[in-house]
Amino acid sequence: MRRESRVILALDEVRPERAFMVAERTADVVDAIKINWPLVLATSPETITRLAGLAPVICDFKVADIPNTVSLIVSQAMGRGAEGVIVHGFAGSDSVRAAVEAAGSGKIFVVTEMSHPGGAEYTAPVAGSLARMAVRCGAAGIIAPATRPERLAALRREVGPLLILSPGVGAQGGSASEALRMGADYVIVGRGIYGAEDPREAALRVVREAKAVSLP
Ligand code: NUP
Repeated sequence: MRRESRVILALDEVRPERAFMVAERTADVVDAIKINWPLVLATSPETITRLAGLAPVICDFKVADIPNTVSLIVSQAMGRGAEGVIVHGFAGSDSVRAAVEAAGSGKIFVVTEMSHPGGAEYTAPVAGSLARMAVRCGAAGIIAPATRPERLAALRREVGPLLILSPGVGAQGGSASEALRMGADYVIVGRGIYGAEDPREAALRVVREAKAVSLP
């Protein structure tokens, strides 16, 4: 995955034509495109392959299942050209290990503390433990909240050099520069980019903000 802009587009636009327009207009600006169930269900899994022709694709399927099913889902996503898959950690280390094995040279990212208010209820208390488990299982990185930058900094201390991808910027109230300063490698931005009148200009604005933050 590139590490130039440090911005990942969350392409949750469900109008297929607009989604592909946004992808085409921003693919050279962002480091990756994250695809989630809304767009896959609105189009087809073939969308993974189509988008992979434009930019590295991360499948945010938040997989949480028994190891065998996790392995099947991750293999399908990789086979369609994904560069990485996001899985939940709460299903346990055997499930996360199965994801890492199925990904081969691809990347597995483990959700720790979720960015929405409800994320503080159940995921926050176990986020540190999930992060340490992600390290032990050989994950490429974790997902940590831009909406709670001090928690992001604490999770950075748990994972050392693993990648941190941080959603919650813009529509959920988090700040891209703050998240990057507190330890995120990448910020994930959805509505703030695909919901804008000019998605390319919106993406460039976030990229300019990210570039103004000096790398650690
Ligand atoms: O904790 C998480 N919070 C979150 O928003 C984990 C995620 N994977 N996401 C995803 O990031 C969410 O499903 C959406 O695809 C994206 C954020 O989009 P937006 O709030 O910037 O529109």
